[in-house]
Amino acid sequence: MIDLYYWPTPNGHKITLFLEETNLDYTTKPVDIGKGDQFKPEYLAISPNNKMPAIVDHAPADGGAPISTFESGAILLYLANKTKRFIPQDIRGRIVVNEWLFWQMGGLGPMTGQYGHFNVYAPEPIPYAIERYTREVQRLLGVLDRRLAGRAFIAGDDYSIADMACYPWINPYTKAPLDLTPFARVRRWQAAIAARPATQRAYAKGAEVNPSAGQPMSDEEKRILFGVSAVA
Ligand SMILES: N[C@@H](CCC(=O)N[C@@H](CS)C(=O)NCC(=O)O)C(=O)O
Repeated sequence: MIDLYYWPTPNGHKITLFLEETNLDYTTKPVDIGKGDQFKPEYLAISPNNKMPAIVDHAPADGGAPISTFESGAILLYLANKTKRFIPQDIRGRIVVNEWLFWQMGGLGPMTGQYGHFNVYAPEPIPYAIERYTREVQRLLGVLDRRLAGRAFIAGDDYSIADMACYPWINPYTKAPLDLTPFARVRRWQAAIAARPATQRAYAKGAEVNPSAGQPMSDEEKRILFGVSAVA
């Protein structure tokens, strides 16, 4: 049994995308980041960066004590290694998945997050920041689009954890949509993943856990999410 500490945001969706593809038994433990659940001491004990997602695997492969993991990329790798699914077992295939997984973790995710912050949440418009992150996200979408030339999925013929990491970050802000018209391969790939029954179950789970996802944030939610600079 796996406990999934989760809130339906792009980083949270990555893990339900994986879990819904497999028959791993899991329980969702909501971490309402707008209410500050991520700062509770019991949560910080498994996720010291005060972010979700995190997991606790109560039946690890070595038969030992439960294993906890934070950081969505580390969680995807853990689950892929545990199940030997959605990651190639040969070193050449594996390195490709690792490259694109880390590309998402270090590039597409953080840059799109900043794009969203300055377009949707910042208290006043800062044109330099808006332009910088818009340009950077468009550049990254161009990189992904070129990668998908002649490939069904990022690593080749097979759907992998690299796709699961990237998919939730393609244009996640309804209030600040990007124009995907120039990225036909990204649109084709996105539609193929959206059509998977597991993807639909993953997003339905998100709507169940937080029926008000996508609604404007209250001032208190913004204070909790954007106002905490350090926790002693
Ligand atoms: N690099 C982390 C980022 C996780 C992350 O940013 N999570 C956000 C929601 S998408 C969060 O928990 N925010 C709470 C906070 O910043 O206090 C990962 O990929 O797991």
